[in-house]
Amino acid sequence: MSSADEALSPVVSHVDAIVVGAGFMGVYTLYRFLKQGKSVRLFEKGSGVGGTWFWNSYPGARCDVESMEYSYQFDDALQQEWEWTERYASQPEIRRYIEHVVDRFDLAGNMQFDTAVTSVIFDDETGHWIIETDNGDRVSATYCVLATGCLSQPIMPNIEGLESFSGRMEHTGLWPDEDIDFTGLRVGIIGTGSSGAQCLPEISKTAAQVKVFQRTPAYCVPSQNRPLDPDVQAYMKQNYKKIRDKAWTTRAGIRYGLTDRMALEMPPEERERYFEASWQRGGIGFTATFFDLFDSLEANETACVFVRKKIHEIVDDPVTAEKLCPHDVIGCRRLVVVNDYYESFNRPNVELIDVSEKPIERIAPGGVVVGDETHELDIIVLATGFDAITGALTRIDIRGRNGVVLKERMLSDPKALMGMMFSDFPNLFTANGPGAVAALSNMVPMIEFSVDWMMDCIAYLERDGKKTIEPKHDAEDAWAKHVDDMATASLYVSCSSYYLGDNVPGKPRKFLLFQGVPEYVEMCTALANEGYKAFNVE
Ligand code: FAD
Ligand code: N01
Repeated sequence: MSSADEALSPVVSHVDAIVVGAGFMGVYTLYRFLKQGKSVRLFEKGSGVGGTWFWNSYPGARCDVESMEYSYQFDDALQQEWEWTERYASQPEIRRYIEHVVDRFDLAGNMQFDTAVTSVIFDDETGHWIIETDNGDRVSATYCVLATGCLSQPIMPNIEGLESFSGRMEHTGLWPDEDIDFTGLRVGIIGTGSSGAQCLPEISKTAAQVKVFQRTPAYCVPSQNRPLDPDVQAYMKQNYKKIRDKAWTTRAGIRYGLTDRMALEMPPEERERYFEASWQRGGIGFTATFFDLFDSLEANETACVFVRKKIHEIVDDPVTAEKLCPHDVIGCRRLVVVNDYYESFNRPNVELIDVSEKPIERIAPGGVVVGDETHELDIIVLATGFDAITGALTRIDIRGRNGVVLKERMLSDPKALMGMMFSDFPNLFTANGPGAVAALSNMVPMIEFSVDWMMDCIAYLERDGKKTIEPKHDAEDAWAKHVDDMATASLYVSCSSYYLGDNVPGKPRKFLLFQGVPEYVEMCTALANEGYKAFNVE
């Protein structure tokens, strides 16, 4: 057997590391392990790399953090050579970028696609993980990295009769790898979060009719997406280190975030000018216009009022405009960043169906039933979101020391030290688990930070001739308490959101995200620098 055949063999007896998932995290983890000369296999249930950017190929999908920042920074040559074409890259371009990284660093030989990991079981005798897949692989590994994503488990809406629909139905997070031609079709979009809002402007360009079923309006700000000016790109590349360094100092890890201006300390006209400037600049930095927007309900309301005014200015029909106006706290759910969302409601073929008071009753063979009316449709787009943060972890049978079941813990008291490691689960790593900054940040840099932390941790372990490392229970509890305390003192708990698990029946209501990139980085770094005292090391 050639070494290439051996690498592709579906059954491996023992490797240093198994990586599950081939998104931004899995790809970088694989790169780091290989660089350290480790034997490693990566399993991915999809049939290609990209993770989020493989699965979410719906029309209009693109990032909401500028591409020059929503990209790897571990290799300067890679940063310098890759040319982004738009300020916010589209899904196909991001997928091509990740494929380029895989080719450039020769990673494909260690990846196995169309393979879902079904169980990850710790063997108390050998101190190794036994990983099984739906393809019949059974592999033993010293380390296991769950790069399974925090927004990777799509959820179907809890609506009766879903399977009875006679037309076509697609979830944005499981979009088929094909161009769907909407020309002349009657389309229903259920859900008005980021996915639904990105779909609408694209689909409504060709569809005969689009009905948008809205239960809760979202705050949308324009991205002001445009082709990336080559001079801007060149400038950013020349100053990449400075720009990246600045981003590490901001709350969300995005360079537009530093301000000490207070909304409530400013005369209304001046405040308005700042909001207008942020709106015109576009993007997620809108909620960073003033420092106090996340600290005070009164300050937050000034931003809400501004967006509601914009909605009324943009949308011609005042009744539709009013229905599109959110009345909760801005930023409490992820801000939606998209061009032409509100403008789409001025198209004659787009209609808003408000299902906030009268919910969707059921799906019938012909369409969506609300009250007495059946909205006849050819295709239904489910933009209904994800079982976030813990969803992918609970779909795998993961058992640690003495058979402790991770799923039970995630469904009762979800926690992980740094959002990365679980007590009783030695040498098992993830990123963006409960207690990480995850969706409150620019996630690619955070993924790199977490993977670098893991690699340092493994190097420490091996340098000392030790075999296993896992967080102590009290350290994990203290981390979870800190996350909880921050949440309780924040505005995030004031609305319902997937951050709190509200969108998944039976999920415990708990805000699982750490707030603030700089403090997160500092605390994780301290845990290592103080000699891993918060961990049991054997
Ligand atoms: P993912 O990209 O989710 O990859 C996880 C992979 O693990 C998937 O390919 C999945 O198939 C695989 N997997 C899961 N379970 C198993 C299993 N049991 N066996 C085998 N394989 C498995 N974040 C931002 O910061 N900025 C953005 O602009 C942004 N845009 C987004 C747009 C969309 C549409 C979505 C859904 C999310 C967006 N996010 C954004 C969040 C995004 O998920 C992260 O930025 C990032 O891509 C996550 O990378 P990851 O590798 O951790 O996980
Ligand atoms: O999912 P969501 P998403 N009847 O959970 C509605 C990232 N992302 O896929 O709010 C009617 O936000 C639900 O209504 P409600 C980003 O982090 C980024 O859009 O529960 N409606 C809601 O409107 C984002 O935050 C981008 O009342 C029903 C919607 O479905 C995260 O992924 C693009 C319903 C779900 O919204 C998730 O975004 C895409 C029902 N029965 C995703 N059930 C970028 O722009 C659910 N809904 C970068």
